[in-house]
Amino acid sequence: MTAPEIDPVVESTAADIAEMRIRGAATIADAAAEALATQARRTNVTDPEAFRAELRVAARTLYETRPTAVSLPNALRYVLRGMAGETVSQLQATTIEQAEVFQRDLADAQATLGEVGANRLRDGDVVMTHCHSTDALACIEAALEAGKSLEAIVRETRPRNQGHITASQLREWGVPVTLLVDNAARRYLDQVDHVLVGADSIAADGSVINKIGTSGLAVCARERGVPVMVAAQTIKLHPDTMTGHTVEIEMRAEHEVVGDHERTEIGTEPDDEDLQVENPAFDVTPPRHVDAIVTERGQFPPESIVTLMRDLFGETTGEPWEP
Ligand code: RUB
Repeated sequence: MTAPEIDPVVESTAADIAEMRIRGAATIADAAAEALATQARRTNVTDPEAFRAELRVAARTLYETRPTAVSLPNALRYVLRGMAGETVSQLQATTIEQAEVFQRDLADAQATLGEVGANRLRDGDVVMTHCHSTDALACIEAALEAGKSLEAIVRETRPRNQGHITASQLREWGVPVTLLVDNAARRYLDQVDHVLVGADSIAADGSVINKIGTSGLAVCARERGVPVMVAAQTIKLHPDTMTGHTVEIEMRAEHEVVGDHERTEIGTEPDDEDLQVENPAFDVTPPRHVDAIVTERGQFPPESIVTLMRDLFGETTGEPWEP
């Protein structure tokens, strides 16, 4: 058999995810499912085994882009497990159909989750956000649609400033926004009714893995008595953590934090190995600092999320893209 041919759309989607032109756990999952559907639609192979091999390699290419958001492997697994049939055209049809179902369910889950999360928000509340989470924003959107008026304090979220995307969306919806320097959050928490964040992964013990800075914010919020709400579709539940695996925290490039020019200002050369820069993209918030995880299946105290994980995933997690 010749080497599987990967569609350019899969390659470009993988590059966009790795370089964060496509980012945010739900958006990444949606793009990955779409890329697998494109691979299936545009295949040139006539042999069913070759089709399966192509899809597996395409899934692996997408999988290897970023390690922390479990929505990515969960999406790939879901689509590949729907690939069924004896002929290439049957395999194409089932894969494309499965990807479409996945994308539809993803959108529906976010809308349902938004309505659940909105129930926690009261008219006049002030919400503090971190990063840019479409699941968290769905809660705010649903609350606004229910006629509640809200204000937001939006953390910038250095080094990539995804808070600016949140601020822009909230202004579009007419929500008054205060854009806040990350380090100032504790000072403003006494004006806040809820901390509302998303998640890239949720572990079986209820730990929440989200954009770096979330855990510090949650600790401060607990100290100030401000409830911390995590908005996360069930696609963010990390099945491997049920069998003791930990979630890999992505370490990103130094140049996102310190460029060559800044290195020179600090007084070191770009190749000075004795000035190390650490740029973890995510951190882990322990369940004791989280009040509620809001999903499309309802709201859960973090410690009970494992029951939902067992319902959804059982105990097994093989990888369909492994040869
Ligand atoms: C994004 C991030 C978001 C979660 C949830 O990180 O941490 O809070 O992915 O987003 P990055 P959503 O910008 O590094 O991808 O709710 O949209 O899935």
